[in-house]
Amino acid sequence: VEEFAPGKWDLDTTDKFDDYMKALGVGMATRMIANKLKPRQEISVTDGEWNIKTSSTFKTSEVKFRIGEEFQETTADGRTVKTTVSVDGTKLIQDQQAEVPSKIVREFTKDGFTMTLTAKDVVCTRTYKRAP
Ligand code: DKA
Repeated sequence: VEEFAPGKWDLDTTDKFDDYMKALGVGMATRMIANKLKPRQEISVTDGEWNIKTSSTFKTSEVKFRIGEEFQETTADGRTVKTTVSVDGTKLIQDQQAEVPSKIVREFTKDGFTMTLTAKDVVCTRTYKRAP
């Protein structure tokens, strides 16, 4: 996955993101803004340290981590969660432990990735394509 993941990626399609945010308890005002955003994710890996920077006109958030090492993450909507990221082939699996746990899987190909975000019984799918 280290081979595919680095680079800049732009949101292409999104499905059930509003339901996902509802499951996490995100308020209506933030959801209305977040639903309209087209974030860019910039991913890099340096000496085993991963960095994923997600930027949009609303907010920019950044996570830095090593595979398999738990860290404290502050999500874009301001929750503090305990996160561990693992790798399975071309998938990056972000496990967030919190009051409402969530799992975020990014499956990469050379042209894009599919992000599957799960919370409670909601499965949201967002696709990103390589930025021009
Ligand atoms: C994405 O990067 C989605 C990230 C999900 C963040 C949780 C909810 C944020 C609400 C502002 O495409």
